[in-house]
Amino acid sequence: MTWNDTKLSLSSNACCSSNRMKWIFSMHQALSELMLQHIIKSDRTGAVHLTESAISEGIPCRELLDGVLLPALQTCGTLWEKREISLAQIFMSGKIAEAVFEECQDRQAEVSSLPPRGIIVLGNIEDDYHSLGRRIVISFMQAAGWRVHDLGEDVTAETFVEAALRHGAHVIGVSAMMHSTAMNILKVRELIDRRGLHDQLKLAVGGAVFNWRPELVEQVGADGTSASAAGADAECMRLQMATEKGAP
Ligand code: B12
Repeated sequence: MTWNDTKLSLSSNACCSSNRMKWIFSMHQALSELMLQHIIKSDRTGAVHLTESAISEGIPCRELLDGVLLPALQTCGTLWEKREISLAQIFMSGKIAEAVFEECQDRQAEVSSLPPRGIIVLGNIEDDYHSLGRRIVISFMQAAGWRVHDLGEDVTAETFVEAALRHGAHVIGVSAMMHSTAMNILKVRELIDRRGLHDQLKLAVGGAVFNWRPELVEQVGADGTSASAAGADAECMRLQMATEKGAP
């Protein structure tokens, strides 16, 4: 099915449906299935075209990232676990997702004129190179008005803490996708505590591994988490308010 076929079938439901939220959900689901097909076929051009069409139809970039791309990638992960797709396809899925993300970034002319809600440093923990989730969180946080310092991938505990102090951040955001790398976050917790910074710096974590194993949030000593980029702003705001300085 093409995007045009999908729109036709959904628009007939839209006019009859009293529940717009349900309709939006169906639209996301349909787009996500099409996106998944492009990803599985390693069709980068198709995925980017689909993104362009959806944006020109008025679907916000943030909805595309969180409601369309994210579920497609999660399904890819499940297919990989079941050995229904190869590592090469997973690798391509990452590349295609990056292209979709870039397309959304290019079109997202939302430069906020509001004063910053707060300052945060964000990075992938030591040994973790799953950058997509982090980059999506950054784009959501910037759109919400945060000043974000992106530390990139494979970031050590020392770098997180030093960068937070240097930039005056009250929240350190750490992304991890794997169980093994999530355990490295304990080093950030230990460093914050050893330096007596726990009232000044709060630790937010996220990444798929915390969604599958919520008990890990406590095990790595995090102060908070959010299962998606859409919830990161509220959670980081809550953490910032809990520091001794509160909101800036
Ligand atoms: C794409 C992908 C890759 C790409 C990454 C490309 C890139 N540039 O990011 C590539 C191919 C490079 C890759 C490599 C590897 N991968 Co990989 N990968 C995936 C896959 C399919 C999707 C991950 C993803 O991007 N998800 C989409 C993003 C948007 O979601 P997200 O990260 O969860 O982020 C959202 C939220 O969690 C939240 N969030 C994220 N961070 C933060 C931070 C804060 C502070 C907050 C508040 C919120 C928040 O907001 C985000 C947006 O909504 C997953 C499967 C899956 N089911 O997730 C496997 C997966 C994570 N990979 C896995 C593995 C094993 C590997 C490799 C070891 C494979 C190998 N043999 O080489 C390497 C390791 C690389 C490394 N050292 O980091 C395993 C991990 C197993 C485990 N339980 O530990 C998984 C689960 C696949 C599997 N089922 O086995 N991978």
